[in-house]
Amino acid sequence: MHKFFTLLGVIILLAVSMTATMAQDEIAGWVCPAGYEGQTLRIFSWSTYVAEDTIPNFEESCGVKVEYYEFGSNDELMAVIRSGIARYDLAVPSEANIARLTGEGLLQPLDFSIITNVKNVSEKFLNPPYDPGNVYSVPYQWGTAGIAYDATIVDGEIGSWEDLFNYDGPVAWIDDSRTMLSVALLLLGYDPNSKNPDEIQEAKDYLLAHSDNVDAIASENGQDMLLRGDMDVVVEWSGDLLQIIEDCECDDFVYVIPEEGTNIWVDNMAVPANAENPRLAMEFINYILDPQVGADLSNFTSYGSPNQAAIDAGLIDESALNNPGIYPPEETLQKMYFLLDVGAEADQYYTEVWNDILAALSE
Ligand code: N2P
Repeated sequence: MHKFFTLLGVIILLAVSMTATMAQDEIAGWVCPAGYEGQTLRIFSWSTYVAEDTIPNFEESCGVKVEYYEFGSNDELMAVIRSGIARYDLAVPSEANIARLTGEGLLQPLDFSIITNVKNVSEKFLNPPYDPGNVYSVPYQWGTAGIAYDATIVDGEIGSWEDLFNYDGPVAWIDDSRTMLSVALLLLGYDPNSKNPDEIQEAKDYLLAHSDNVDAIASENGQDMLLRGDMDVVVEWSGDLLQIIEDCECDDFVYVIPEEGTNIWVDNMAVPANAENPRLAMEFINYILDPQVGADLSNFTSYGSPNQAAIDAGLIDESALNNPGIYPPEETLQKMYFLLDVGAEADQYYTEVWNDILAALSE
């Protein structure tokens, strides 16, 4: 009896450890192909958008050096890529910007003979209207624009854009032309993707008329302003706010998806037409789409993962999957809208109008 149980125990232990090793191999499955040693990859992306080991692991696995350059807004990304001054191998624009860059010939087609991990991406995120057939882009992470406030200072609750605009105390907006103007268009009863110059102009007037409490336009660092106590309320990208809420392990900060609805977005990996090392960029894209790498990334950044294989394998933290700020429930999603490509002319108009707003607020 005793021996039988010992033997059974050994067999079970062996089986468990073999399964664990197999799972490890499957999970930690990304291995860099040889031939890149000594090369450099130049990435142009957002801040707080990789896990601590995402870049070091890639560098180590490939024997390469990664230079990670940050931009603060889609507007800035567009200006830099259009200028052609800096040459990046990989950029991470939001969806409408992919359409603009493609239209202007500023991206190059992806090489799916390298990016085989595209098979891990959820079908919901493939073949999007802004890049039919995913010729130029694959999804990186997704999220929403939301509001967070310091509950130790704010009296009562903030639950809507209306509350934000009426709040009596220092507020920061996010530096993103389309996002902020879409909120005003929404509140005015217009299409958040309006191409009508009169409506966009009205949206500008609306924002300016509700800007008395605006103390800063945050270049996607509103969360730091909130943390420092410089602002009571900020508009920011969901994950950036949820990261500080999680780190703080306190009840000081509240994240809100505004009740009127908000912008839901997908950021995408794309290779600029003038990239110096497009092949290494394709390898990096393939690496990011590995289930374990993608899961580590999303677990760290508190953004939504487009990696269905990671979700199916249980690699995304349960706490994230159950957090309505990261994976909003259907009825909340119903009120959200994507920012679509409005075409070159309207796009230019949004940029001009936003620049006018920035100038007026800095007076
Ligand atoms: C991460 C920013 C997310 C980008 N810091 C919003 N599209």
